[in-house]
Amino acid sequence: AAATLTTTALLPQAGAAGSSGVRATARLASTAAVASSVEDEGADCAVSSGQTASNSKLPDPFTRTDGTRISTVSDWRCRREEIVRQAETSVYGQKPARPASVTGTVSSTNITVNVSDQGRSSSFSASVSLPSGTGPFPAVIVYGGIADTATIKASGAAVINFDPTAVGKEGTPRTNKQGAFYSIYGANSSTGLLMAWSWGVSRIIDVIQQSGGSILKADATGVTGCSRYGKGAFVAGAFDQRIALTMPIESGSGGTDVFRSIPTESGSQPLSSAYSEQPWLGDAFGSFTGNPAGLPVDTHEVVGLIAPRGAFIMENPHVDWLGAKSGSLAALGGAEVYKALGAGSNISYWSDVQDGTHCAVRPEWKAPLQASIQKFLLNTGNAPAVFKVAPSKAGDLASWRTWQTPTLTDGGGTSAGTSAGTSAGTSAGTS
Ligand code: MCU
Repeated sequence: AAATLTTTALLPQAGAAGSSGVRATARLASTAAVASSVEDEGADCAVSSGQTASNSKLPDPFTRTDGTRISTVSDWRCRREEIVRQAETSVYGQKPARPASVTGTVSSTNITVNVSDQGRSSSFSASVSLPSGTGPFPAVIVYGGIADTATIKASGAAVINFDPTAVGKEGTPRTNKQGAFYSIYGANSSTGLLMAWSWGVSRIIDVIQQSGGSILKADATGVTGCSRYGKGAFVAGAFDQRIALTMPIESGSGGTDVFRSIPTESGSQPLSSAYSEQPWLGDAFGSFTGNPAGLPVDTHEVVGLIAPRGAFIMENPHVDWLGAKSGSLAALGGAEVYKALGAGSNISYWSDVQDGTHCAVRPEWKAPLQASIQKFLLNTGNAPAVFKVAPSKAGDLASWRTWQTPTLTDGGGTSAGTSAGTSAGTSAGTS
């Protein structure tokens, strides 16, 4: 039964609606295997992106677009999918389903990716740097190569240096987007760069999954990056449930920052600026830059899309432009989803840092970064479970919400340890 549980927990089948809540509980009960083997477990859910009334406060992550509230952990799978579709439709643009053909190679120095879909094809590659020791290794995809890569490797994970601009180029008008994503889906695709980049990350993971796992492990991938690449890492982790650890750094406006809160945070990058500086966000976001209350979602729910998988959100309170107060609000609101799923310790947040240099390698983040990699990618030790908010940039969640976090009846709240026996039995029996 133990072996069956492990297999079930690591490799849930896509779209098995009835048992997914049980699987989710089983995964939480296992030490680290909270990631999925599929990109989007709720892809089969019959949900729409829904139209919601204007709301100046944070939308309730637990209330469906039809107005009903979820009551069980199993309900989260399709409620999560509603948030996915709302976020695609209003904020980031569509992420196409897995392309018809993805092929490529993994070596100890390089990953190549070839994609064909809708009669068009494109390719890109990423370099690999292995840690010392014997593989196969987990890997952290580092956007633009900018992060504390020394600590990542010292913690036992490989670094995949991903150049997102090969997949979605900066500096183009919205009507002429370029890069491996747009070669397939069209230069006037309404999907923004952040989602195009996340598609690139997903295709890298496809290739790792198909590689047989002798160099890099397919079920232990993390993602990180700083600034615009932090925005990218955030979106990648939210929209691919195979990513076990999501670590955005100083991602700012258009990244983790709550959209509704940006206009109230002095000095932060205005939504209109984040929308126009580069085509990072999807074209549809253009109608919300002056009216974030009209958005059906906000970034606390995008954080919630990552739950119950590992998250470590890092922010810099010294640069007002980064809107760290609005970022803390997203982490606090998103942590409520983690709590409801019984995984409160899987999200960490840290903005209380000394050095104000944007994208600096910071001593404060070293230990929690190492612990996050070990827990979520190597399955050893404990999650850092820290929430260190800089006092100067502390958002007040209570004043931003009208909802309370539900106690979900089939394993939420306190499930992680207590229901393991039951769910192991059920899970093994039903799969
Ligand atoms: C925080 O990310 C961005 C920011 O949104 C931009 O306004 C600024 O120009 O660049 C930042 C960045 O990516 O810095 C590397």
